[in-house]
Amino acid sequence: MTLPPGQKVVDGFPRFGKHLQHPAPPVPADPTIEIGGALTEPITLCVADLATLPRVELKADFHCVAGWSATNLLWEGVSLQTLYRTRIEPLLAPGAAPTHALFEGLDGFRSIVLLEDALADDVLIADRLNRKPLDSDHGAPVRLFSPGQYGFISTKHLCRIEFHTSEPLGRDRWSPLAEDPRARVWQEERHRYLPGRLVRPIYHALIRPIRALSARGSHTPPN
Ligand SMILES: Nc1nc2c(c(=O)[nH]1)N[C@H]1C(S)=C(S)[C@@H](COP(=O)(O)O)O[C@H]1N2
Ligand SMILES: [Mo]
Repeated sequence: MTLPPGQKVVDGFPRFGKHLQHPAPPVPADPTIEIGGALTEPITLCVADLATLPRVELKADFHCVAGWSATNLLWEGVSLQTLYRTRIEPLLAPGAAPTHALFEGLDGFRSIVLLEDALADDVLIADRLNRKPLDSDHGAPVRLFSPGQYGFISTKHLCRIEFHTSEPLGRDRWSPLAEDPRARVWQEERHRYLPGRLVRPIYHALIRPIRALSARGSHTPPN
C-alpha cells in the first residue's frame, strides 16, 4: 500500500478536527444544504433530494494534514461534479465563471477550494461510510469528501455551499498553520508558505492532543 509522502497509517478512523472536544452539532429533522454565491438565486437542497442523483461508491483513504491516514474506507454518496453540472450550472448568473467553492458545516467550520479541485471525479457529498449512515463523529448527516486533498478540505456536517468568482476571504492566512489553498496530498501541500516536508514534525506533534480532545466529544466511546 502506498501512502502520500509524510503520512502514517492510523488504527481505525479517529474523530479529529478543529471542533476539538466539542460534540457534533445536532442533525436537523429535515437537513438541507443552502447553495448560494454567484447564482441568479440561492437554492435550498434537501439532503433527501440527493437520493435523486446517481449513487457513487468509492474505496478511498483519508489523509489528515497532521500526518495520519485512515485506509480502506468505503464511502457512498453523490458526486459533487454531477450535482454541479445538473443543478448549479443552469442557475449561474449570466457571464459568471466561478473559480472557488466554499463549504460550511453546522458547527461553523469552513473550507475553501478551487472549483477545479472541487469538481474532480472523486469528490463526493458523502452520506454513508463503511455501509452505514455517516455518524456524528464523521460528519452526519452529510459531509464533503475529497480524497486527493488533506482532511481539512472535507467539511463535515455540510449545510452550505457557495460558488465564488474570486477567492473568498476567510482563510486564516496569518495563522502559523496557514493552510495550503490546494492541499493536494500527493504534492504534500500542507502549508500555504512553507514546504510540506519542513512542517511535518510540527503537525505531527498535534496528532495526539487533538485526537484525545476530539475523542472526548465523540458519541461513540473509543474501543
Ligand atoms: N465541520 C467540520 N468539518 C471538519 C472539521 C471540523 O472541525 N468541523 N475538521 C476537519 C479536519 S482538520 C479533519 S482531519 C477531518 C477529520 O474528519 P473525521 O473526524 O471524520 O476523522 O474533518 C475536517 N472537517
Ligand atoms: Mo485535519
